[in-house]
Amino acid sequence: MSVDDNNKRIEKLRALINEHNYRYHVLDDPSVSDAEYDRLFKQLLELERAHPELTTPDSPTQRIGAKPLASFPEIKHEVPMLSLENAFTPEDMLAFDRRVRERLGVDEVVYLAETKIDGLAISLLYEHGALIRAATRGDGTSGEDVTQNVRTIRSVPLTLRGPEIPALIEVRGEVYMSKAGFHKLNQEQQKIESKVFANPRNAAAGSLRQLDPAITAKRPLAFYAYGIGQFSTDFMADTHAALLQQLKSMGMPISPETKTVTGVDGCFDFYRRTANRRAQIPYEIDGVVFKVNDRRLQEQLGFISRAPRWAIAYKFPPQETVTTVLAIDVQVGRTGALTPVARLDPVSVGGVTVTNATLHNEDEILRKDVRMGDTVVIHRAGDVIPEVVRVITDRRPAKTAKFVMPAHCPVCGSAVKREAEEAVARCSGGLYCPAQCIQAILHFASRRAMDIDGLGDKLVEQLFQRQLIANVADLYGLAIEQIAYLDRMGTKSAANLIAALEKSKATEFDRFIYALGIRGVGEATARNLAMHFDTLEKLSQAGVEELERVPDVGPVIANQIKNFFDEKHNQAIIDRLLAAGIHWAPSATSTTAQRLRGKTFVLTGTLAAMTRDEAKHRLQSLGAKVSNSVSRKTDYVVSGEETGSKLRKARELGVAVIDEKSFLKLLEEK
Ligand code: 9MJ
Repeated sequence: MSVDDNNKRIEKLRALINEHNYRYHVLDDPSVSDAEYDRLFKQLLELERAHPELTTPDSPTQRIGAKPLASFPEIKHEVPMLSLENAFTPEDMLAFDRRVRERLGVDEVVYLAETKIDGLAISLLYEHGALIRAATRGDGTSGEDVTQNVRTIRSVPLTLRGPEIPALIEVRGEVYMSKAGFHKLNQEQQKIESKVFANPRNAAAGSLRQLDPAITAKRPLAFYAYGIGQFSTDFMADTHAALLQQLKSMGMPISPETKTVTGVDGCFDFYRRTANRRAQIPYEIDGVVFKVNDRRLQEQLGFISRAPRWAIAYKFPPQETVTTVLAIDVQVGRTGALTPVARLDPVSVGGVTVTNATLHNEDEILRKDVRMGDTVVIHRAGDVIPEVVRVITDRRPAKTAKFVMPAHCPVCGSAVKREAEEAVARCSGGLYCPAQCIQAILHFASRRAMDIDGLGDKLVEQLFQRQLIANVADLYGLAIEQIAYLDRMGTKSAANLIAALEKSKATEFDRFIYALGIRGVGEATARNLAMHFDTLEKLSQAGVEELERVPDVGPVIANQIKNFFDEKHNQAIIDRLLAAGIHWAPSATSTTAQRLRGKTFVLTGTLAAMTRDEAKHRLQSLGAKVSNSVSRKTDYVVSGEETGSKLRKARELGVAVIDEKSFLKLLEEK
């Protein structure tokens, strides 16, 4: 083949790879599988190796390659990289909007709303479409030249695309690490006993400031553009929204979480919606940003010192705060697992007062070396239990002692045992231990088990301590007058509880199995057991071998199930429960009702008609399997609003995608 032919092939491959990159990183709509992409990439690599003279710096193979640096050269920003003014309260937002309206002499302003990505600000300079320099924000006037590291970030285009590439444009945005990428990186770091990062922002900053670009290349960094710095006269956009669209058409990734909103009410609405969806957004955000959409109006408003007058960052309340550890208690769980819990000097984190934080287990508390009296950073996200992130050792008082796991259960005094392979230490008291009894009752009553409304921990503790109940079967023998005189109860709440107990008697077989609290039998295993055995009698008499035929049941769990049913005490309780009237419809899990048996579903995005949990339950009750990730074995992907990578994967693998309407129809079919 002639040099010309080779060059043509190389250029064709580069164009193809760039196109696939664009579809993947910018449009979120890839048209080839990862394997196909890798194959093309390898082809290009081999051709360039055979013909080094045909390799160009903008080739997609040239992301990595530069040698480690001794330091990062300083660069000056032609147009200063400004920061944003912050708003922390609705009043701050109202004041911002008022200032903007008054200065412009208008009644209402249209804003472009964006998420405030928690990464680090970067400037990318493109000359005639080629990336020639990347720099950190630094102090806003000058930053560090991190070009060779930024080149390794796959979502940063090395060349701009399209017919209207300006002679010069400086794209600004955020380099960040997705939550998933961050967790994966930390797991790997832990494995090689290397530094773990406190949060995705630190991980992104640490990765970008590596002097060796080969290390940066291995880190899961990504980029979203949200603005521009200097640009030549051939670039034009009337609004900020149009500017983002133009950047996107040139190959720049833009966050899908952007929206034009009208007036301050539109801002509040966006803020609320985003705060509610925060946990589902795949990258960490610390607030939302509002920018006056009309760029002429932006110019009219201008700047104050270091920030534009036309933009504001409305921050979410912090999820982390600092407090002191008053004591470390050890809690006993349903299976006897001992969990150390830090009792904290009460603090407000994100609007909620936190008084306890979990320390997970013995290894975790020793790794973090949390001691009584320590000043600690605590983190609270969504509905999960707050946790201690780290100790501020500089503030440790004199004479503190390392935590020691007690040798005896703090509740019942039984010996504490820890199996060689397990991270948890357990109380060996079993149902002799009041803590384990109370937890077992609470588990039995919980929403996803017997769903006994109103039977919370305070009530169960009282019932237990007053010896009105000793186990779950006793619940169904309670009378109104026994409950009515308890603390915080009365005749009405007592009657409600009795009604809830009555209602719970009509249940489902798998819920009942789960409610028994057999060690190792979670919801999924309970469902599999119900499906396999269809009657309680068959299940309770099954041998280990038979049990092991059930999906997800290995020898350890099979033995635990067998031991549970062999225990006479357990059998007596089950008999009493059935005698009290607990029943389930045999058809609920029998094969006749299993219309979707053998089908695997993946749910993605939000559904309007029900929560994802409900959808999952409905599918499972029809015999379907619900999986978290899309694979070739997936039969259907149910796509709600605002979906992402799962939908992409489904398209890649040719898996059927159905929308909410079709999904509801499928559930309703007879
Ligand atoms: C972040 N961090 O997501 C800006 N930002 O605009 C967004 N930061 C910004 N905009 C002007 N979405 C200066 C900084």
